[in-house]
Amino acid sequence: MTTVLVTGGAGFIGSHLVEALLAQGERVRVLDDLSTGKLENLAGVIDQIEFIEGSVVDAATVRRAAEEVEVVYHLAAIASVPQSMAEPVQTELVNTVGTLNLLQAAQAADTRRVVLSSTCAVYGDEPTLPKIEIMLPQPKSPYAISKLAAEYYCRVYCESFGLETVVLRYFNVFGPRQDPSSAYSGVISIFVDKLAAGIAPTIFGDGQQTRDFVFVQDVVQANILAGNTPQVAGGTFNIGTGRQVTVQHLFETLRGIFECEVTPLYAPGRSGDVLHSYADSSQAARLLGWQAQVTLEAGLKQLVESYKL
Ligand code: UD2
Repeated sequence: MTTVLVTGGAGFIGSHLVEALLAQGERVRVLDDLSTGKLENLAGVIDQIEFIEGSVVDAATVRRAAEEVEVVYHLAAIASVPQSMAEPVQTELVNTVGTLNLLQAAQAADTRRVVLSSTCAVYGDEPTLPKIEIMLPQPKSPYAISKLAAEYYCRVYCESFGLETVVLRYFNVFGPRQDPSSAYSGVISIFVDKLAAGIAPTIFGDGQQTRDFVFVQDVVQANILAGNTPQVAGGTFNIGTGRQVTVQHLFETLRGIFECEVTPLYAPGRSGDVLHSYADSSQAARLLGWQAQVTLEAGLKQLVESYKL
C-alpha cells in the first residue's frame, strides 16, 4: 500500500477527497494548518489517517509530510479573492511559495505525481466563453496571480525536474462543508444557510449573471483521475460542468427544494464580479475520462439534506 498526501485535507474539498481516498483503500496523510480547515470535517475518519498540523509555508514540515508519498493532492491555500486583496504577500507566500515547497519536497521524496488545485480565476474577465485552457490567462487578483504562478511552477517541475504534475482549474465548487459564514463565501453556501433559517438571501445585480457550479464529489473524482491517469503529466484541465446557470435560477431552484415562499432581496452588483463564466471541460473528458456526473439539482438536494442532519 502506498501513501498519498492531501494538503488542506481538513478543508471543504480536501476532507471529501480524504474520505474517497480512504474508501479506495489508500493510506492517507493530511497536512493542514487548520487556518480555515476544521478537524470536525475529518471527524468520521480521523482514526484512519495520519494528521500533521502545519503549514505548507514551513519547508521542514512539508519535507516530513512528503516522505514516502506516492501522490500529493495539493489543496492547501488561501482560497479567497478578497482576502488576497487585503493580504497579497501572505497569499503569495501560502499559495505560491507553499506550492514550491511542496514540489521541492515531492521531488526529494521521489513522489510520482503532484496534483494542484487551481482556479478559473486565472482567466480573469477575458470575455470569451466558454473558458478553455489554451486561453491567455488574465489574472485580476493576487489570488489568481498566486495560483497561476503555482501552475507555472508545476509545469516547470514537470518539464525540467522530472516530477509529474497535473493542474486542475476548478469552476464554482459547491457541496456539504462549504463554509457560509463570510460575506465572500460561495453563493450556494450562503443561499442555503439563509433559506434554512427562513431568511431572504440577497442577489447582487439582476441575477442574470451566470456561473458553472460543479459538485464537490465530481471535483474529488477529477483529483483521483488526475492522480492516477497515465500520460497526463504536465496537463492543465478545466473542471466544470459546461452548464451556465444564472444566480436567479439558482435561487429559484433552491427555493423549490426548500418548498418556501421567500422572495430574494436585490442589491447592486458586486464590483469586480465577472458577468458570465463557464467551462469547456472537453480536455478533461478526453484525457482524464472525467465528466461531471452530478446535476445542479441533485447536488443541491444532497447539500440541503446534509444541512438538516
Ligand atoms: C468564484 C470563487 C473565487 C474565484 C472566482 C473566479 C467561490 C466561493 N469563489 O467567485 O474564489 O475563484 O470564482 O472567478 O467559489 N452572489 C449573490 N449573492 C450572494 C453571494 C454571491 O448574488 O450572497 C453572486 C455574486 O455576485 C456572483 C455569483 O453569485 O455573481 C457567484 O458568487 P461567488 O462568490 O459564489 O463566486 P465567484 O464566481 O464570484
